[in-house]
Amino acid sequence: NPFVARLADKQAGPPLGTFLMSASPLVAEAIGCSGFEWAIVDAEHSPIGIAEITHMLQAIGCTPMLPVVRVPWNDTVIVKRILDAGASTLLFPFVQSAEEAERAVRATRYPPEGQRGMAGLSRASRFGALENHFRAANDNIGIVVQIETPQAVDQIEKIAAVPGVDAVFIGPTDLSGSMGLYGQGGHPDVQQVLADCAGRCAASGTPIGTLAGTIDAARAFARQGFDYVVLASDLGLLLSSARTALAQWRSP
Ligand code: 3PY
Repeated sequence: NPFVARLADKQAGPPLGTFLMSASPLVAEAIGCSGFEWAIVDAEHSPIGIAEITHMLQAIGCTPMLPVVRVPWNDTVIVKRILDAGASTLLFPFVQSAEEAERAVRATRYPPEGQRGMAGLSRASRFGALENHFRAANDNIGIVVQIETPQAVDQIEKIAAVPGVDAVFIGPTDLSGSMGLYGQGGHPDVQQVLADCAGRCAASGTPIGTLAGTIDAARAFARQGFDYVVLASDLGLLLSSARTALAQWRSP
């Protein structure tokens, strides 16, 4: 899996990515041409549905950027459709235990390893042109699981050790919310949990990533040992330039 291989390339340094929330193939293609090495097509917190995922993957496929699709939920039926659309690296939100991580892995594998349904004419199989698709697909899937509650943090080594889990991602927004610190991902208590998770994942050799929000925060996470970092989202980048331009206009 190209994303998993990129995470293993420590010499290249932690790759910086961004969420794509605007449901636009054109924006996805433009971000792919901007130099971001990877991006998350976010079907959890956006209007992105299965048709948009398909079109965004087609657009990203015209660029060097590596796509990860965040599925809306850890559900075999939803996951099957997203895999059929051609996604091969998936981010699963709200994984709370090793059992839930195992369910995620099973949903992405064709039998006998898993429960992925088989279709002859999916985009994933190049509409049947990839003769070896069913045999090769299981080996090419990348799975990232999202840790976003204190209960999941407690279980992080067990979750990361599930065969087929390639990396973990700490969601600081949900984590801070579940700690009762709404909207305070930068709170010292939340940051302490993140640093603790980075140390525990380094000990177990599991790649770990998180959402930074700013370049300074992204650099700080990289120094702490995070293996990959999400800067922001397409909408966030657009809004921050819009707000900066308006602030400059209003205070010459
Ligand atoms: C989080 O920070 O909790 C996320 O899920 C990022 O979107």
